[in-house]
Amino acid sequence: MADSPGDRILVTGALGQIGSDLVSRLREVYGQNSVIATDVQDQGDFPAPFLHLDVLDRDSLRQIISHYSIRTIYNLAAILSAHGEKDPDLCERVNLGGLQNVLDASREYGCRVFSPSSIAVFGPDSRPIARQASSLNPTTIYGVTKKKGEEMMLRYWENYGVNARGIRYPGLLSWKTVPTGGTTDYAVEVFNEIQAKGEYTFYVREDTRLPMMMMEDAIRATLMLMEAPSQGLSQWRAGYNVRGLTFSAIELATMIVAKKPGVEMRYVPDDRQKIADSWPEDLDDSPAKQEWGWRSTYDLEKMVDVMLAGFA
Ligand code: NAD
Ligand code: AKB
Repeated sequence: MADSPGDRILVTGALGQIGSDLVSRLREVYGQNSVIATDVQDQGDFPAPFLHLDVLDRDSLRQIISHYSIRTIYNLAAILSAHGEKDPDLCERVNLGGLQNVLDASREYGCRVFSPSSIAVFGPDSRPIARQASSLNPTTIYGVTKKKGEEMMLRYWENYGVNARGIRYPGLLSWKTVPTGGTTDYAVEVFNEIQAKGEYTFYVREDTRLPMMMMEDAIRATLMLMEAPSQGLSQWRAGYNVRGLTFSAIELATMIVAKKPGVEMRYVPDDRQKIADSWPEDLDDSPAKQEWGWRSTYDLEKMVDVMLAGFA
């Protein structure tokens, strides 16, 4: 079993919101050619090394791991919450079938695995604050795949020694890639659209409050967890709560308008409201703090300043 994250790294779903930032950070830390980015979409202008890979294609996955001597896999290939409600079959196949392929191949080739979970594992009974040990009663198909994914990772660790780890990311905020297919996307879309049009219509009510995190913090948390010694991790290793910040849509809008007077905000909830209402408003992340030293670094004002500068 490889225990150093410095060996060759494979990233699946690398063209997505997290992959675009995580791959460049991993390449800064471990070297450009040590990180093989892959996705089911075309490479476009994504920097090499890049390979086409569908996580449902077990043979190609195994060939790449073997050919490139991969020792660590960051499995980011997934279908997010809003897209998942529209295509539940695809969501289950990619999020669970893809993860199983990654875990099976990792068992065979001795790879370490990071595969993200989400605040979507929680259901309405976890509101307002989801604790690490709160019951997991998700009401979306995406949340169900994330809950089952955590269970699968724990089973592969306990039964086969696959060194698999995960974080229940909050909604992630980044300015390099605008997210699509999720429920928390509004907290990034707003910055993109006010820049282009001077106005934004939130697809959630103004009192909608969800846990969020800046991408910089999310990537730092990811690398901290992957570098933590295995013996220090508890039964939460497949899905740690990590807290970044929490704000309502109107608190976000008010902070943006304070920095950019004249911008217009409206609220016209659509079917993503129901998903947002099923998730917690905030998180308790005591185990991540105690077991591997997690601390977030952003508040609402700092986040808004960085996002406005990023989209300028
Ligand atoms: P994303 O939708 O931006 O990117 C996912 C990528 O996976 C896309 O590039 C897509 O082309 C690729 N993909 C889809 N099907 C594939 C397949 N069959 N084979 C290979 N690639 C495939 O998602 P993201 O925001 O980057 O999320 C990455 C992971 O983090 C997911 O597991 C997601 O559930 C989790 N997560 C994200 C957030 C967030 O706010 N971004 C929050 C919580 C958890
Ligand atoms: C989504 O909204 O689906 C994601 C998530 C919180 O998992 N951003």
